[in-house]
Amino acid sequence: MQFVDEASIIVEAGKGGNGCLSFRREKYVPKGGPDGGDGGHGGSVYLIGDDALNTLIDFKYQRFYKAQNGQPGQGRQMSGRAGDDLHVKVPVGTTVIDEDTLEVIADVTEIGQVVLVAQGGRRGLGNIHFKSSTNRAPRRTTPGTEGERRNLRFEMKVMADVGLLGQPNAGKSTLIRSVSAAKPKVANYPFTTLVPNLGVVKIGQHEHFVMADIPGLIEGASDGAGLGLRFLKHLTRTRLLFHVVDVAPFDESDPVAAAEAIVHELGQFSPTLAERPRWLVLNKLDLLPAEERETVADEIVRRLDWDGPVFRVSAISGEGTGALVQAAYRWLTEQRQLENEDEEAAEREREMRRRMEGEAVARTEARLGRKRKRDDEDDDDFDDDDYDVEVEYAP
Ligand SMILES: Nc1nc2c(ncn2[C@@H]2O[C@H](COP(=O)(O)OP(=O)(O)OP(=O)(O)O)[C@@H](O)[C@H]2O)c(=O)[nH]1
Ligand SMILES: [Mg+2]
Repeated sequence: MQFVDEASIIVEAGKGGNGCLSFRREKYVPKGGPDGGDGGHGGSVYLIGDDALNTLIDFKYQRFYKAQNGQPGQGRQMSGRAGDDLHVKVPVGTTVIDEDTLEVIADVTEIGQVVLVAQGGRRGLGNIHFKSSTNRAPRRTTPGTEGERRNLRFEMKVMADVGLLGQPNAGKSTLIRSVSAAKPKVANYPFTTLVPNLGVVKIGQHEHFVMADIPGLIEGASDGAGLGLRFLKHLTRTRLLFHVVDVAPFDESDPVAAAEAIVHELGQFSPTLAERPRWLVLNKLDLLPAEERETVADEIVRRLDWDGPVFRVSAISGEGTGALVQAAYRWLTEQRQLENEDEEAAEREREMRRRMEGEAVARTEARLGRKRKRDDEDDDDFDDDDYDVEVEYAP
């Protein structure tokens, strides 16, 4: 299956039906008067959130969505039929953007959520409406109005509570494998993960949260290096980030420099996302001799000048990962409780999400703008934004 998280489509509502010009003609009824009926309203286009979908692939094949026109009115006072509305299913997690104004029209985050994206045209009136004491045979009708037409862009982001951030090969996929049923590919080379993976982390019998594993980031990602920043948008819906750091990189590079580069790229993508709660997860401690673990970990924390939460784990053996996910679950629960009880906290959270959304849209626009320019220049129709790979979504 192809993973597609961006798509552009055109939606067009139906035109309103014209009003009818007609006069009653019957035997023995001279000058029967106007009897032209109204047209029907044009159908509107709505989006509806659907949890059975987790990719925007369908929108790569069908890009034009039109609702039905209203029928014109007829004689004998008959109104035209209204055009049927069109309901287009989109995955839960889709942000809907007006491609011309770059305005975020809606964020579809719930199953069954309905968003009007193109208003149907208004019906025209038949001449029956224009009869008056001075004009008993009106020839006036009104036409139906055009349906709204819009260029839309969809950006789908996975719905997760915790997002994994880190360099390629840091052990993000290994971590998600160790704490959930998700089984993304793990290998000892960078860029093993090419698309986001979701894992459900079960804490108790009924307690769980969702974790997202995204492709690794490298220095210069904001200028397009590696897979660039395009997958960072998937972290804008999470509440908590785990910054996974390999404490013993096999090429003996400096873990601190690597971690700082990631934070820099994060800020380039979205300053607001960089302000979100982030926990440092020092991984691969098993590669260090037992007596060195403490000092190496402390040294990294000190050099990073990090004063937030720190966890030391070995994703491969599972050591320390239980404590990590339990702490995350507790934190998420407290956070939700706080937002339920405190309207100000809830509003702060919504405001941050709006800001991240705006920053992510601006970033995507800059990237697509560059790509459009490149396409114009070299006329190469290979679309490097599509990945023909397997996506794994654990139930
Ligand atoms: N010794 C040891 N190796 C680990 C640990 N975690 C991950 N690895 C190894 O590190 C390599 C990279 O792990 P991945 O989980 O694929 O890393 P990733 O961060 O998902 O990498 P990308 O998908 O390329 O961004 C693999 O060979 C893993 O087996 C760990 O805790 N200890
Ligand atoms: Mg990976």
